[in-house]
Amino acid sequence: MQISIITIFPEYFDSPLRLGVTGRAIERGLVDVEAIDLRTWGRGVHRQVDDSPFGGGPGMVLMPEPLAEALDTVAGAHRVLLTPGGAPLSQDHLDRWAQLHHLALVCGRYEGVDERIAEHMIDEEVSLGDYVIAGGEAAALVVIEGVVRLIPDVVGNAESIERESFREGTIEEPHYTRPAVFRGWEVPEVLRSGDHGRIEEWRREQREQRTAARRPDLG
Ligand code: JCQ
Repeated sequence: MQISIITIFPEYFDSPLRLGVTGRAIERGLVDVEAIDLRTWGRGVHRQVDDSPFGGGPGMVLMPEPLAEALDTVAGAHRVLLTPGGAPLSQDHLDRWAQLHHLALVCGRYEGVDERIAEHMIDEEVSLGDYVIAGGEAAALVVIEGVVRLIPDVVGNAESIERESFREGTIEEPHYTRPAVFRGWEVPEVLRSGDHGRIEEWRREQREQRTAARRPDLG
């Protein structure tokens, strides 16, 4: 799989992509990730990529020409814009994108991108949630981690990916490891009972209670 990131901060991605699951997947040749510098197509000596909005108002807008020329270099890719105005990112998006040959992530910033680019050269717009951050770069990293771990052979246990939280429509039960008593705080007795019927029943109850309390929207 190929992942291309269109950004004014290509260096932003250097360390995160070297580490962990993503770093290993790149080393093993299971995915290739390239950061494309939008300023390559910027205007003038400052390689400007933004301009003031038609109609007036505060802030700046990403100009169409540099974005269009950057997107021309990723022909055939599925093109995703990271923006607070997009649809909420979900596991379903990540599942779909992990099947692609080429995913292109466009990091929005300022007040937005020129709408003609969004309309004619972007396939999907997604958001991490209802808050604004300075640029789409952090959101692109979230997408990359979420997608790369779903590429076949990147993560060992395929069953744990199939069974994970959100596919089941609930959040996870609490987990514990040794010691059985830590600073006087005990691991629930049932988990030490060895009774796998009772353990599974307890875990199911915990998932349901937690989902109702924390994520009533999932119910
Ligand atoms: C992404 N959730 C929040 C800020 C405009 C047009 O694109 C823009 C992108 C950003 C940065 O991304 C976010 C974001 N998901 O703020 C303004």
